[in-house]
Amino acid sequence: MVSDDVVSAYARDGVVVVRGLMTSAELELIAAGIGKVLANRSSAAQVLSLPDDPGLFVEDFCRWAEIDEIGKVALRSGVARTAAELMDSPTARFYHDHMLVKEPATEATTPWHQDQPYYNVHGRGISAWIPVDRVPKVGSPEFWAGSHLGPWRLPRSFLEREAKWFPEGTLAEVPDIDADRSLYDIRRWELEPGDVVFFDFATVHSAPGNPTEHRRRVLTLRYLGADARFAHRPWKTSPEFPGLTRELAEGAELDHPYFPLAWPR
Ligand SMILES: O=C(O)CCC(=O)C(=O)O
Repeated sequence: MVSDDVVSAYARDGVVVVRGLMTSAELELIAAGIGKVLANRSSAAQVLSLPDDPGLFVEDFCRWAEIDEIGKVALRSGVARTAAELMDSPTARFYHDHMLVKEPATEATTPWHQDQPYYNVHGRGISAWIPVDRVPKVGSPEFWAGSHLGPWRLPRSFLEREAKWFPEGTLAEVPDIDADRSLYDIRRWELEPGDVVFFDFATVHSAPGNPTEHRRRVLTLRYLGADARFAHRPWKTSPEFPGLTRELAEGAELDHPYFPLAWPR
């Protein structure tokens, strides 16, 4: 699905864009799936914009098993194979789906963070950020290239900035990247429907609000590499996988119905 050069760029930068990966039929499935999620949010859904925000930022997680449109794309599109190739892994196990919708004029930003410290995973994982709408650069996420090779950074809640996962002081803080952006290799792309940004679970990234007149509907699909193992956390991970700590031992392969093998099929 991707050339060796792209695989090498991904290993070096922890982020690449793959243009035109999704078919229009798959984009229609995702748009329909997002519509169903928004119409019937799960208990994990959160509004991440303040009440006086002129727009709205909503996220929801782990809907693939009940919303067929999301399950199909997660398990049967070219995304899983591309994920395996980029990770240079013989397999890609599906980890979870994450819907992120920013309505027009949303001011709420997504702060700089890594995803992996919120999770219950040791080893490698990759996210596929799939917009169904055109995303101009002003609304596009930003990635600190190479940061996946550095330390894990303290995860904080997006709005209150609380340390609800690793305790305060146990991991390095995310630096104040916006204070001097010239110190960092920051990547961002203008995206058309069909384009997908793949990034490592440990890549530091952020996203602006949505300063456009158009919706920014995104489905993120997350996959585990063959070396990924269960990390038993004493706190509620984001997302949460209820009951998993009773079923899997620390360090076990994530071989569980929550996480179907997506590649090879
Ligand atoms: O889409 C956004 O606003 C943030 C995306 C993000 O943080 C993620 O996909 O991990």
